[in-house]
Amino acid sequence: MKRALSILTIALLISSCNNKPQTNKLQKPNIVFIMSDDHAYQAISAYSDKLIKTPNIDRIANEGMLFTNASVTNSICAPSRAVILTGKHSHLNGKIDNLSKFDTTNVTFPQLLQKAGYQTAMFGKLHFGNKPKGFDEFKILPGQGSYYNPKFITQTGDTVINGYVTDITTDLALDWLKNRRISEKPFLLMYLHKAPHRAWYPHEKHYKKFTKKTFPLPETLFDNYKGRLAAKTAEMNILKHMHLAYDNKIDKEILKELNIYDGMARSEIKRMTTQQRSSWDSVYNPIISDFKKRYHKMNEKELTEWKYQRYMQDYLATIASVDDNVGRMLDYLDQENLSDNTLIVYTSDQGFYLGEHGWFDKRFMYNESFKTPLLIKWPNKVTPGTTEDEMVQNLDFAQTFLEIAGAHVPEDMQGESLIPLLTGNKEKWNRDAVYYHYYEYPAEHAVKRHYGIATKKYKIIHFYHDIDQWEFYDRSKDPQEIYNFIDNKDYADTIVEMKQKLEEIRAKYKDSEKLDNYYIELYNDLKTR
Ligand code: SGN
Ligand code: CA
Repeated sequence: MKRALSILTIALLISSCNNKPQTNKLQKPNIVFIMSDDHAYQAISAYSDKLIKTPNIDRIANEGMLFTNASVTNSICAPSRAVILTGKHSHLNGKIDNLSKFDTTNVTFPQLLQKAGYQTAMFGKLHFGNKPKGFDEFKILPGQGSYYNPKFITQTGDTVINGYVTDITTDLALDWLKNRRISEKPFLLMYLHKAPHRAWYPHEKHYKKFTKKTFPLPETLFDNYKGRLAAKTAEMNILKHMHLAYDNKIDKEILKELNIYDGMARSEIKRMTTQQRSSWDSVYNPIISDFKKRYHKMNEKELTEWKYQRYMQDYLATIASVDDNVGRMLDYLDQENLSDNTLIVYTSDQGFYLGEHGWFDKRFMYNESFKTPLLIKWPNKVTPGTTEDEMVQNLDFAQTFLEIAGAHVPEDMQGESLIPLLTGNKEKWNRDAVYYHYYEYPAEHAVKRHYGIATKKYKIIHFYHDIDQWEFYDRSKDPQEIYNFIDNKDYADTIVEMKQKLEEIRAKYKDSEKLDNYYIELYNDLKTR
């Protein structure tokens, strides 16, 4: 007893010598949930440094765990966010596409954390069409939001904040942490970047460096979509569907001179201040002049490659800002001695095609958009520098966070807590397949409705609605997913098993053909309204 007391006295003495606020070890862990929009795992150097170095995001994996097999249940923005908040698949939370409004009678994990005594805040992109529930404070972008001088929706009205969106989102989150955090309470901070969403407008400090870079071409840039009808009819091909003005930033007047009628104008230019515009012009005008000189000499292959490089330069430059700002956030948490008792997640609302299959955008159950980056740091719980290849999903966050907070987990949540994986108790984890269902069709990019399951080895997908086509992939032998083996006799038995498993999983998660049809009707209704 005497010894225990003296240790306590020493501890108190040490803490009173240090004037920084100390973490209360008895307090429940804080949760910082960092999510970017459309951030492909291929563009995080903890996964691969072929395209970009992201030292700050990598810090989370170096000090924690890198998940190599994390996926989403429905690869599109607002539905992914609804899955994260409710811990339920799209067909049960009702937010199946970007069109419909989120049903706010859903119970979300932030509401439950708030009830359990957490202070809660959200900054950045939500994309729900309505305000978030369960937050003591929020400042969110309307819809997709803007890169330059963006408007924010706040509890006291709308406001335009001058500057670059990724910096501003961080400023808002840090301002809350510095000035309104209640140190006696654990907190949930949802810090949600708009970047690197289309149309990929970088911060001016990254213009010069990135526009000079040349990136390696993905092996499937010239995919011919053989045996994959839904892939063939999708409208997200870099050559055919990426806009020279809107996406590649060529002035429409110049395109007119070249007899190119490309539809959409550059979206953010009109938002820029005179100073921002002149800094932009100084770097982008020479690119435009060069394109003007070369365009008529380019064949289709050269034009595809030119567009790919332009795409990568801008997309990756927006990520450089995300990385800078994640660094600011991590530094702040370290400086304030908050890191020790904080779980930090870095993820994206889905993956993205960076030229694989000739594409940009997402939506498909093929790897690059199905998989999503996931890095988690939790000092003293997660062994630093570990890699986890179990199949986890965005569906799992709600239950994980509720368990961390010691809060009650509603029976109807459909994920699995990641705690056994995070804390090295893998024997408690027994998931052998994950379910996926994409709905938004007919719509932009023309990706047909489909559902399917993935195991570590195989993937089976059923495209339906105005098509009835099955696809089957051997993930280990064909990681690029270019060979649809659905009619290959060697896999006949495996395909029967996978179809069986798919039916079981649909039943387990309460999805059905009846619901598929219900959502088709609802969607048609919404579109004609
Ligand atoms: C916008 C983009 C699309 C993108 C969707 C959904 N077009 O509509 O390319 O697929 O968002 O993205 S744009 O012309 O407006 O840039 S999501 O991340 O919000 O789901
Ligand atoms: Ca997105």
